[in-house]
Amino acid sequence: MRKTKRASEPEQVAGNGLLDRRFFLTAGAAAIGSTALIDKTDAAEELPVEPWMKTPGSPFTPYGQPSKHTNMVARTFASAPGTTGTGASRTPHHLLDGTITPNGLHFERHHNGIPDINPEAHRLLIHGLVKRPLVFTLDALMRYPMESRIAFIECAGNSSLLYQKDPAPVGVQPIHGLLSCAEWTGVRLATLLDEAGIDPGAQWILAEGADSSGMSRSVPLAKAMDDALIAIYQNGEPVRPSNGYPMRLLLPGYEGNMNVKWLRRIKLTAAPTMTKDETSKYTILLADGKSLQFCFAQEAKSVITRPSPGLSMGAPGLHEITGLAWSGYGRIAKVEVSADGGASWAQAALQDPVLPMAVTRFRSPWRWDGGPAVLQSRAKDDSGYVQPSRSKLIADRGGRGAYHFNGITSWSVAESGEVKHVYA
Ligand SMILES: Nc1nc2c(c(=O)[nH]1)N[C@H]1C(S)=C(S)[C@@H](COP(=O)(O)O)O[C@H]1N2
Ligand SMILES: [Mo]
Repeated sequence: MRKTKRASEPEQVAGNGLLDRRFFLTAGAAAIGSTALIDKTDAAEELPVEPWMKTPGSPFTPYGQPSKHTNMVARTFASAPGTTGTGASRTPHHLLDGTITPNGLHFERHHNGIPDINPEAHRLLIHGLVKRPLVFTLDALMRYPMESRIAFIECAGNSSLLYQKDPAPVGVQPIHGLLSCAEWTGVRLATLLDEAGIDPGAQWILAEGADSSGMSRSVPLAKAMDDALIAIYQNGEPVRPSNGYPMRLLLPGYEGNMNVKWLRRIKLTAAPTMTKDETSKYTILLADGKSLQFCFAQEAKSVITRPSPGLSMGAPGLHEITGLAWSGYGRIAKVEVSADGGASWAQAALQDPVLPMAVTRFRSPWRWDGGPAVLQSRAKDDSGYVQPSRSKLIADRGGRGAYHFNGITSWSVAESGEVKHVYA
């Protein structure tokens, strides 16, 4: 039997309970309280005086730490066998909200651990096809004009678990945790290259790190001149050792690997240098055995961070589905959400600011009826590129690759409220 719609009842815009994205912005949101979300008891007339209201609080500390009650809001990590610092740590996006990743939770990927760099001894050399080679100390660099931009960094290997034949029985952090977003502040590489004087024959740069992995990558000169930044600050404080202290290369939108940390050398070249990190690694092996090389931008992707595996659904009724969307091609133009495994889609609300090459937070109101559901999100960027389904991505590219997986992730919700990673 179909109930008649009350005036305050939000409009369902897609299957299985997805509501109009504007619902939470309207007075209708107050109606949420009338479901089971708010603890309303008659005994709530007076609040008790708690113990912490009766003693002086704790003293100051030089550097603040998160609440001891939020221990779980932490990175998870693994090192390659026989090493201590070769591997990756992952951001717990299912436990975060907003768009900026706190520095202590920014993902890390090191090819040979974190170097202990003395900032006084560190130098940045610019040489190769330039009129005059330059060497910068950190102090010298800090006298140049700086600018800030919010940008995501995503490892090319992020989400590679989705290439597996069967869905890995895990959630957002193990699958998508090699993505973070921060406000980076530093000097435009173009400013330094202009000062060095670019030889007309230069078409590429080589960027090299000061760690013992010899990590180095070739970058088109056009990108270096367009929006590359030598980042010195990360979310307002000096870049963390794990993220490149005292300076790193930021190439907005480009695969994480190219954002060379502990930057020590930029060499201008006529052609790509063909380093180990761009020939033996960071290429995409296709089904026919050929490889795509120099895949720079991270393609548009999105993931629902809440609900997601490991989080409990709570009671049926109104829920907010929220997540992150990003694209290395530009701005997120639209995110759609499905609660019926992709049969129908509702447009999600995009939270301001929606910035190019930064993560965008999306939100979608959902009335969960307590029955089974399969939740998905699909991002479109302002270049017109649409995030593909997992099966389309694998059909187009084959399943032998390990990098640049940007297909759609599916979470199933069971009647019990358990959320699981599935292939839909
Ligand atoms: N010098 C150097 N730069 C590096 C790496 C490295 O091991 N050494 N790792 C790269 C990889 S693979 C990624 S994904 C990003 C990770 O940046 P983050 O650790 O700040 O998140 O840094 C890149 N830059
Ligand atoms: Mo990476």
